Amino acid sequence: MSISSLTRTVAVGALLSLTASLVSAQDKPADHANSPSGAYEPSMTTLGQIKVEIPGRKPGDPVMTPSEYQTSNQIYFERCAGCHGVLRKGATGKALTTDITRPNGFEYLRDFITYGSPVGMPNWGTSGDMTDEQVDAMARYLLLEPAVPPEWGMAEMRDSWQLIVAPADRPTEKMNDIDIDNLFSVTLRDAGQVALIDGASYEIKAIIDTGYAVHISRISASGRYLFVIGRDALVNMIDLWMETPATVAKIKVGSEARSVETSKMKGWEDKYAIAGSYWPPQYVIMDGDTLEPLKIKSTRGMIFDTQEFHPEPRVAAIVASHYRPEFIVNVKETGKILLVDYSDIKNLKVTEIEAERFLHDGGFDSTKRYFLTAANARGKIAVIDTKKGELTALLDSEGETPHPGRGANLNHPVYGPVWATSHLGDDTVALIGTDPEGNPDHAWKMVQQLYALGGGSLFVKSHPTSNHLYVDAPLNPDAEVSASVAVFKVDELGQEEPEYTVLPIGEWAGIAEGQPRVVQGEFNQEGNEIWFSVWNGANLESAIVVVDDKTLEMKHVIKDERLITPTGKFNVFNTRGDVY
Ligand code: DHE
Repeated sequence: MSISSLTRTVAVGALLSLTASLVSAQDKPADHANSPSGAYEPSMTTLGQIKVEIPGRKPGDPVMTPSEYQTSNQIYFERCAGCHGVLRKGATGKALTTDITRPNGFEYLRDFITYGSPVGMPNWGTSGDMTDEQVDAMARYLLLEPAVPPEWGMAEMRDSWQLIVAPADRPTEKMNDIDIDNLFSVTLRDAGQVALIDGASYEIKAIIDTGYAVHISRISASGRYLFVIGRDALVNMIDLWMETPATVAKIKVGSEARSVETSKMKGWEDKYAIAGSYWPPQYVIMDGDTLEPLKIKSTRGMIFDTQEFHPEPRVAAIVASHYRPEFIVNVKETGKILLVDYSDIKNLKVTEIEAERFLHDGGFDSTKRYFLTAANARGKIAVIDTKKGELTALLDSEGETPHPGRGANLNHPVYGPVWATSHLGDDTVALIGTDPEGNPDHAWKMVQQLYALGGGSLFVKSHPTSNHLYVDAPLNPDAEVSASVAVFKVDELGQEEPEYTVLPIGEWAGIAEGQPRVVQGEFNQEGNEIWFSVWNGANLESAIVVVDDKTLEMKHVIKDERLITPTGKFNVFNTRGDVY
């Protein structure tokens, strides 16, 4: 189906429904459920499970039973801490420390939680998300000192570390007939597992238990070891050479985490792994063969511009440099990008680059020299030259809340090499020039803005051999849009208003029940197929739809009762080589 009146109708309809939700957000309290950006705020679900004591009672403190306090604390970490911070010192939302909450008082807090505010606070009470009793308890909870979740230092890490198969006991050659380079590690989000799926036969080769609500997979430079991190900060190291790939080591690096990576510089392949956490705010460098924790670094410190102390700057995306023995670490709330030199971790050197607050995800340009990353709540893209170790540019993506995943690299017919990001808050896709030598006039500028299906996009994808740019929209409030993908032809991007094709991936999956969202395209090794997750409720059928990149037709649907809530997919070859 190429662009047609139908496509336009879908796109305009989506835009209208999104616009409606954005306009209404200005008039009435925002609702997390219908605003894509709101729906995507971090949820500290693991921290919510930790048992905390009521802080010592002071005169005038409101009365709370231990069970009310525990429930309120869980609600706070799951629903509020993403914006207001674990320690309530504020992040994208306002600070809620007692010097602010107490002068405002119980009634004010209760009404604020009930009705929300036009600037983004959801109406938890009137939306029915919290009962009157819960709102009442939350207002009292906020009048008490914040609960401080425990730290997670070397002692806790070492206690949690399990070397299940020591390097000496592992195979010395590949013991299976799996084509590892074309294997996909698929996140089974709500099952706390990954599925290893063969890229040619679509057969599930293994299902491996991992951390809770597992987030991403990364591959060691050699391609032998797969690293997976759960939201509960559990890292699994999986040996793909074993007869049936299995976990050979695991470690818990904190209480809440999202990122893991391995050393990729020539001469340092498979030597180290790194994981970053949301709580405690820190990263840890581990032995690449065993996950033994070697060096923990806190990210607490000054915000890059105000030079004010921030007690809990979360570690977001981490990538490994191909130009220097360095990990590139995004520190969200302080707006710093760290270049962590792993060549001598006893005398660790960290280059601290001032970028922008609320750094989230990002990826390399096609030469892998430049790292482009979104400061999403500020609408900016920071560009790091990983060869020189400095900030090259900071530009506006001119859309609401850029969310690139790792982005997509295209060879634009007019502007040469460009990198793309879509946006959570609107239908725009920004194309940014990445070729300072061949196309200096266009480098680090937004050279073109495309209009895709609507807001709620999370990921874009392309491949060096593909003529297509795929844009998903899983968080779009319109069910049809959230189950579709827009595809632009790269060689037509020079046209005044490039058209796109809509792929009804959700419909192709043929799922009868639920309202599955289609998320994150990932190419196979050859670059002739792209896989999309059809992400349904945990008790409902989900699927992976494989699309032929040349014809844009459905090639195969992977269904299996073990495929519970598939989301991210990571092809071994593409992930280890940063091909996207
Ligand atoms: Fe993600 C990447 C954080 C919600 C699927 N996600 C990332 C990265 C971060 C992050 C920091 C970059 C890691 C890196 O490159 O090292 N994600 C967060 C959140 O804080 C957030 C907003 C809320 C939360 O509570 O976790 C969040 N993410 C989601 C989802 O709801 C998604 C859609 C489904 C899921 O599995 O949970 C989701 N995130 C992904 C995926 C990637 C990712 C698939 C990797 C994309 C890639 O191609 O690299």
